[in-house]
Amino acid sequence: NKKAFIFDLDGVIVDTAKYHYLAWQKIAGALGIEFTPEHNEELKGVSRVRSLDIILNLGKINATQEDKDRWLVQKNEDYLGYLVHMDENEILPGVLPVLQYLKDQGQAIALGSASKNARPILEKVNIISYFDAIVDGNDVTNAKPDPEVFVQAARLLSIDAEKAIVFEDSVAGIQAANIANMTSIGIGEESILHEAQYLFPDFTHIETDFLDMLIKR
Ligand code: G16
Ligand code: MG
Repeated sequence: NKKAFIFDLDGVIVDTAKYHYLAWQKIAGALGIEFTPEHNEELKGVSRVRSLDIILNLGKINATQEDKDRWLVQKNEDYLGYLVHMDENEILPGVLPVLQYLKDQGQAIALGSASKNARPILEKVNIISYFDAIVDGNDVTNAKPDPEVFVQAARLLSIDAEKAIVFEDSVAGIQAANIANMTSIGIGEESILHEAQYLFPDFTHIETDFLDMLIKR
C-alpha cells in the first residue's frame, strides 16, 4: 500500500518565508513601496517573477523588463545571503520525525516546491536524502495553483494522483493539490487554509495514527 507523500518546502519544511520577506522588503523599500507582513502572505507559494509583479502593483509602478530583471537578480542575491548561515536547526518542529516514520514505512517521499533554490536548501539543512523525487521551480512552467509541480512529483514516483498526499502552507498550493485530486493537508491557520481536506497548526500535531490511516486507505 504505497502512497506518495509530497512536501512543499518553504513554510512546511523550513521557515524561509522570513528571508524571502526581508529580501523583498529591501527591494520594495528602495522603490518607496510599503510592504507589510500581511502583503507578504500573498507571495507564499508564488513564483519569484509573479511575486515582483504583486509588489510593483502595490506601489502602482510600471517598470521595464530590464528594471524587473535587475530587481529579480538583486532579490535573489539578498535572499541567498540570508541562507548562508542556514543549518538543520531551521527545520520546522515535527518535520523530521514524520519524514523518518514515512521512510521507515517504505512510503514514497517527494518535494514539490515553487522555489528555484530548493535543492541547495535541502542540502543545507541536511535532509535531501529523504527525498525519492524533487520537483521545484526549475522544472515547471506553470506555478501553483496549477497542479503541474505535484503531478510531476507523483509521476516521478510512479504513483497515481489519487494516492498522493500533499503538505502545503499556501492557499495556492492547497488549491493545486485539490485540482490534482490529491489529498490536501494544510499546515497553518484555518482562517487561511480552509480549502484543505485536513489541517494542522504544525507537524508536531501529526501523529503516527493519522499517517497510518493515510497509508492504509
Ligand atoms: C517558495 C515561496 C515563495 C517564493 C517561491 C520562489 O515556494 O513560498 O514565496 O517566491 O518559493 O522562490 P525562489 O525565489 O527561491 O525561486 P514554496 O512552493 O517552496 O512554498
Ligand atoms: Mg510554501
